[in-house]
Amino acid sequence: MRKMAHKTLARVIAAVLLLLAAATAAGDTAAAPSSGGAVVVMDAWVGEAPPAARNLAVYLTLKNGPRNDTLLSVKTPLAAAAELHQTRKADGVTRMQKQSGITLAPGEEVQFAPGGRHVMLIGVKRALKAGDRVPLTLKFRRAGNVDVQAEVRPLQPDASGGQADPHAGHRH
Ligand SMILES: [Cu+2]
Repeated sequence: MRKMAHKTLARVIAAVLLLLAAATAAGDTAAAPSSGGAVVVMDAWVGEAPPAARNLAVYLTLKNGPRNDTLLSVKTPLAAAAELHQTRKADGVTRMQKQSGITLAPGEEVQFAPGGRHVMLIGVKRALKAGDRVPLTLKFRRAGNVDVQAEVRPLQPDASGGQADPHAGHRH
């Protein structure tokens, strides 16, 4: 009788240990910081500006993975600083707001586009012309650093009023 109880207890303990091991393994996988794979950065480009321009806007699309994440900052060796900006139009006046971070819901896609969000390169160190590439490092809270090359493209005046440069009048 006593022996039986021990056997049963041993089996229960074994089962519990197995469950714990499985749970730990699953937890580890989910918690492991993904080295950039969790957020995909697509279609990064920089709007071409006159050679004297020192502030340039970068546009791109972020596609988040299955977990919440936050874009914390952007860096490039080609500019003194890079800020996250949001363009807002109020009472006919276009203004830029600096943002401290951009939160991404699971699976969320966020577009940076002319007239909206952009990464502002401040103090660009040399003239950039169409076809040049700007190396960027995007830092995410969970995904870590994601490197991307943004291509310099001519800003096309759009049909909605010919505002070729959304940063006209933008001061830093
Ligand atoms: Cu801006």
